[in-house]
Amino acid sequence: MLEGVRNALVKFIKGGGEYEEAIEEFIKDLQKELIKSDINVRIVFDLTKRIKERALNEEPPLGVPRRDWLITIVYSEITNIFGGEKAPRVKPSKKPWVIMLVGLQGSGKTTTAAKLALYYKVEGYRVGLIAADTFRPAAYDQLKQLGDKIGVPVFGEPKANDAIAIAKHGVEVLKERGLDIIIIDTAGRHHKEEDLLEEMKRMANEIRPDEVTLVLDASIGQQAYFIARKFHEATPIGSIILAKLDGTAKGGGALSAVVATGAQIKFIGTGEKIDDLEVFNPPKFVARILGVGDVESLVEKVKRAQLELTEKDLEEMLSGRMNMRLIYKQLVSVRKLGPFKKILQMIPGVGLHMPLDLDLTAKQAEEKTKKWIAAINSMTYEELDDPNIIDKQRAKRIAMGAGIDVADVRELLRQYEAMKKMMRQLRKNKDVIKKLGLDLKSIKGEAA
Ligand SMILES: Nc1nc2c(ncn2[C@@H]2O[C@H](COP(=O)(O)OP(=O)(O)OP(=O)(O)O)[C@@H](O)[C@H]2O)c(=O)[nH]1
Ligand SMILES: [Mg+2]
Repeated sequence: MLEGVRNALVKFIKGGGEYEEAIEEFIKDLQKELIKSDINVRIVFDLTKRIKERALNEEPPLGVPRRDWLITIVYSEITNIFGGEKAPRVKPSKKPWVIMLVGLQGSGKTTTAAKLALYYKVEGYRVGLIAADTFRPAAYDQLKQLGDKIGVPVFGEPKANDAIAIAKHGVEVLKERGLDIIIIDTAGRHHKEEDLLEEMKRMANEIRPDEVTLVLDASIGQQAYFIARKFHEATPIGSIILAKLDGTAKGGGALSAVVATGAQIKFIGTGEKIDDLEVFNPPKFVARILGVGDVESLVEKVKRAQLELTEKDLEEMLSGRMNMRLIYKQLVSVRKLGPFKKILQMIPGVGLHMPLDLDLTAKQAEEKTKKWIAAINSMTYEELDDPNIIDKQRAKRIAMGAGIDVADVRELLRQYEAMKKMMRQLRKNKDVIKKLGLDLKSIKGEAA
């Protein structure tokens, strides 16, 4: 379902014309596509508003074309809906932890129950399974076989037909045995769908599981929204597992399910085998559903460009070979002068010749940075390499081109001179350089 989003992105990237107009058009396309995918209108507008603002106001990192930059914006905003860059938390916050799996017929509940059991067993938990599906023929046998394979106890009463009583009894018995994690497999088929939902609701009320997990077939597409909402209304969904993501399914329906429930996807099923389960990785998944060429490597590229000065750059600066490009890199990548400020702070006595006013508020620094970036953008190659040639006339031209005052250009040039001078001073002090060399690594580690 997010294929439409991909098409809109491709159209935008390949298209020409004014950037601002193209953004407007892209945002309209994006809204259309998302609404078509049954995503809540408010969420669509929130999302597209953020994307638009960022696309119009943020500067792409050096070396990244503006249009490519939009991909990373869309990518990161959608990633946020899936919980952001970080992997979801799958560790139970207490023991025992009772997980109740729900989902439509054939979505993969029983298989997933066993996969989860194995996953947690390997993580060091003592796990038990409960077969609480009284509709599928031989449901108990299916789970029992899987449980035996991985050495996990399976509770069941194959002859009984009250699923709720089985589940309740099972939880008692397995808790009694001192297990850490108890996973309940439930029915997916029933006489009528309402009956199934009613059973889930009553079961959840009786058992009060710590987590109700919706198992979704990744190929389900836009229906996901309605399915997820129905289950969510019956019993609040705490997390989602996306099964069968190994096939051709892109899993775009997951976005609707996440939106419909507010729950996070925790795992994905990637095959029929019992160890085909992975902790959900939002960025990777979004790259998959957007599938714009190689989004992931593009995002990597942008991230690299966002990194501040490289070691080589710093060496170059310290050797006195300062030029505007180095300043530009510094300005663009570390907008608030963060790491640079840190470097300066590490050097005793340097505060006295401080070329940059470190007391600027972040906002002032941001404004100044924007102006200076604009100024550098309107410099010629010659001027970038040797800012000394910038005379009055050139400064005027640069200011006009950048839409700023000549005074701003002059200030930038003064800062440039001061920085160059300071770097020359630093070079004389071997201890400082040594210290910089050491600390450079930690600064980089922090930024990475
Ligand atoms: N390729 C693939 N197949 C899967 C995956 N998860 C489950 N399956 C297959 O999907 C089919 C249905 O899986 P089940 O676990 O029985 O589904 P269920 O939700 O328990 O089904 P009911 O109990 O009938 O509601 C089986 O053939 C599984 O092998 C997966 O991640 N990838
Ligand atoms: Mg089943």
